Amino acid sequence: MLQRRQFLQSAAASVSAAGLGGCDPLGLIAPTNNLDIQRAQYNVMPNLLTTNMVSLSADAPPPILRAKQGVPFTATVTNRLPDYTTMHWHGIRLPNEMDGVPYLTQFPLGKDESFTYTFTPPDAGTYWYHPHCMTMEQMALGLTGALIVDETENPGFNNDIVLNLRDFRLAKDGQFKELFTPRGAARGGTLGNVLTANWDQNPVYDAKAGGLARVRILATDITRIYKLFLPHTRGRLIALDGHPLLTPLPWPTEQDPLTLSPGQRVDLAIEMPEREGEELSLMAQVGGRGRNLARLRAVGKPEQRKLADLKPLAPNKVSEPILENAETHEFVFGWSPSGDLPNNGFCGTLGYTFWSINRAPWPGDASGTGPLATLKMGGSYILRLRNESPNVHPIHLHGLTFKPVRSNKRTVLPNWTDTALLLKEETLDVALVADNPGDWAFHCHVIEHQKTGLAGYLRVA
Ligand SMILES: [Cu+2]
Repeated sequence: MLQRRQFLQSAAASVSAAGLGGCDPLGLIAPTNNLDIQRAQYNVMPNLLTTNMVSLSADAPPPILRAKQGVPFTATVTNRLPDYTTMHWHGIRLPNEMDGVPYLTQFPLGKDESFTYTFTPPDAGTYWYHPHCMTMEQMALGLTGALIVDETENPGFNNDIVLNLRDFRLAKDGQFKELFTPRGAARGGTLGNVLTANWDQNPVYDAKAGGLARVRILATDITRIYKLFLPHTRGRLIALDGHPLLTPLPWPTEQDPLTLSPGQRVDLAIEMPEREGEELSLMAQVGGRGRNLARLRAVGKPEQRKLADLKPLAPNKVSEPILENAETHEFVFGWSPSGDLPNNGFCGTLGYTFWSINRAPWPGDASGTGPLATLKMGGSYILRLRNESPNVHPIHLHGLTFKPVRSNKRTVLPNWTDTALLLKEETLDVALVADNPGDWAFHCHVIEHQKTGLAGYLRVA
């Protein structure tokens, strides 16, 4: 276990005074990467100000952060909340000490403490950030944002639109209801009731008429598994979980929507309608009916661009696992025998334990427990993810990129990912090269599952 003093020595002492703002009309692009985690209020519902939210400014959603592939990225995060926190950069293959996992890679930040995260993203694509300490509360109250890593070569879209999908659990007066429930945590998780994109209900974004729009969809909700489709839209899926698709995926339809589980992202290339003012809708199947999440509106003199003219995105350089001599490690995800409450130190507990990996609930972030497995640096591995439970679990591994290779329930496609949805009673084999040293958190991204036992870490040494 690392000591608090070591953490404070490695954390930056500088404290940011700069707020976020800038000239972006949506208020979503940060002019600097001085990020102050703070209380916020926002009109999530029309004419009702939701207070007690958490963001990086007082009155706007967490900004879209932008980095460039192969270029150092720096963000100084300062905690302005009374609770502890850390920041995690989901999907980025970064040095372990920048991963933002409390007790495993850094000490949690107390009030007015700062930490400077710096890393050079090797992969272009759509990634995101969120706290990893007091995770349940701070994510449920709003702190989930997009981190876009731009390609070294401009892929040539007319527009680049980010849709950060998430729900809030709000009462009629616009204020938060209880964020989690024992009933939810023991099952699929506690769902929100107000569906948003970038904290707004069914917002509309302009895109060039007849142009090619890149639409990046991020499922940053703590619970909801989205079933997405876009009626009457000509488009193509171009990337999943940050990485350009190696195997094509079909365009989603109302009958056969795209499943995007908490933590996952998808990039679409869309041919915008040529007629000015025409709109396209991103929809989700919710409780048996289609709900509007966001719209794109064609504006301006029409371009004449076609999907067929689009160059494929350059693949990210991910090491290919050698399956023939890959060692297999099995992980069983299931119920937990009722046990002690996890020792999460300063990082919060829900007050109950329901879930386990290899039949042991995670004893807590601050427990000093050893890894679930130790992988040799540079080795090829198969992680056999076996779900003993009747619930689905989006399983996320930090710091490494893997790909599904086989399942007992379905045909899986070998596209690179960091978050794989494990179906009910499924056994899913995923393969990777353990090429990034450190202790990498490995957990369900339904946050109530993570915080009630479905968590652990893998060591690469
Ligand atoms: Cu889960």
